[in-house]
Amino acid sequence: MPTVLGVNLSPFVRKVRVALAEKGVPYDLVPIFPQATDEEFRKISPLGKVPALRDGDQGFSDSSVIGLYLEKKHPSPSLYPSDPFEYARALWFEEWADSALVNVVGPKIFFEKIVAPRFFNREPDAESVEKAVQEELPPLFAYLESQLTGDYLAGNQLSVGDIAVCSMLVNLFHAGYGIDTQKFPKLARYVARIHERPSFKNCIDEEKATLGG
Ligand SMILES: N[C@@H](CCC(=O)N[C@@H](CS)C(=O)NCC(=O)O)C(=O)O
Repeated sequence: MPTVLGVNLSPFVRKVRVALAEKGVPYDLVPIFPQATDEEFRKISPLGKVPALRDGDQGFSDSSVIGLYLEKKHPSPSLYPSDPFEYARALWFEEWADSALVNVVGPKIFFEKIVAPRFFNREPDAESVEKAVQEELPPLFAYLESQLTGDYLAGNQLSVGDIAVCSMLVNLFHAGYGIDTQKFPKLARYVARIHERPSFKNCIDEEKATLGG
């Protein structure tokens, strides 16, 4: 059984957990914090980032790399469209979520609202949170709204693009924010639907318990 190393509130750890659940692969989770000095962890995650994956006597890090590994090892159901253009689109949305979206949701909102008070014993920087929520998120949501023409961001079934985008948005919701259903109706419906999948819902319920309800 593979082991995922990383804390459950990380959007990147969640990406991997959701992919494993969608593929029906049982796994263990070891709650390693980012930059932990644990030697075994550092061997497979030299940059100290989570997640890492250990499978038998092998291991490596990076959620995108792990996703591709899992796809080779457990091809069904596929999380990468077979059509070349849709495949590129799925990878693009993964890249976009892991760079543009995380830059706003991660350090500017989730870190300030959840991590700073709980783990660093300081108040959130309310002004910077407000700016991120009011000014930086809406253009990102507008982009997603414009890209949603069907049930999924790429192809006609769940892909790594949906997993990456919707995983990042779990952190936004944990921080107490949502998606304006008047301004972004397609996006709000889409995210609610993806978050209802057992692969996401089981993670979200567990994380809510971690956060104390
Ligand atoms: N590209 C990496 C990013 C992982 C990442 O940045 N994880 C964060 C936790 S959410 C981390 O470990 N940060 C510690 C650091 O950047 O030093 C992936 O997809 O796994």
